Amino acid sequence: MRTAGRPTLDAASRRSACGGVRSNGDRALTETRFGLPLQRHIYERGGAPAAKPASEPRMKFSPGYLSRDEQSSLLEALRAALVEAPLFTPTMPRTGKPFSVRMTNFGPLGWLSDQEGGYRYQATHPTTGRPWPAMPDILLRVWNEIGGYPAPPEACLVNWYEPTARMGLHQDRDEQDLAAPVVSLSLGDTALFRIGGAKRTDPTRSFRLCSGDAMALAAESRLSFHGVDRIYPGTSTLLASGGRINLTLRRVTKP
Ligand SMILES: O=C(O)CCC(=O)C(=O)O
Ligand SMILES: [Mn+2]
Repeated sequence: MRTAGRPTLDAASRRSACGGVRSNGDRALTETRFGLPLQRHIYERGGAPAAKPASEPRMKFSPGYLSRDEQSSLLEALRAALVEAPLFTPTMPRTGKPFSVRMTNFGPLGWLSDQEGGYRYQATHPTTGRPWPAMPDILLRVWNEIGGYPAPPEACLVNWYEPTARMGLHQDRDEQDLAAPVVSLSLGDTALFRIGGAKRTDPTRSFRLCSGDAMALAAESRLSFHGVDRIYPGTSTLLASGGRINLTLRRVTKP
């Protein structure tokens, strides 16, 4: 991950890796390092450079936050945890329709959904009944560096996207503590991410999330509607058989 004084990928490699930075250009790239105020990590990528109204909720976006080695280490930790807590297919409350993503969790609490119990957090895996595996240290470090929140995360939701999977527009609001940020990391194939405002009908904009990118929904963007419109197969070599993994760190209870 980025640390103070350690430059991010140079502009050319970011462009070839993931579609380019347009809004803030090279200046943004050279400022993607820790030790700088978080506001300086806010970028847009993959969309037309356009003036945004001052009221538009903004997210904190750190492209190329994890190096390739860090992504591989995280993947290794994830593979080990999957033996203990295998991926499961959540279902929609009421209708029981399966999600197109498969999921698992790290940490004391895990998020899930099924027809019977709806959206919720619980301390155990729905199939094995065992506690979720501990959160790898690298995720706690990401939370501290990006989240800037005094209490640790309690849940890391792991979403596994096959090439055809998507996630509809939604808010993350099953947490009691809405003051804490939601911090997310992307691994594997690029995704087209969509984000709007706090109302479902607010205008949205889309940009690409690439392997190693980090993002936080915090403050005024904490309750922004967001979703994943599509995955671009073959855009990353991190996962041998393709697909995308998103890890979402959340504080659930009030500290
Ligand atoms: O995959 C992503 O980038 C977003 C995931 C998400 O919004 C969620 O799990 O609530
Ligand atoms: Mn979400």
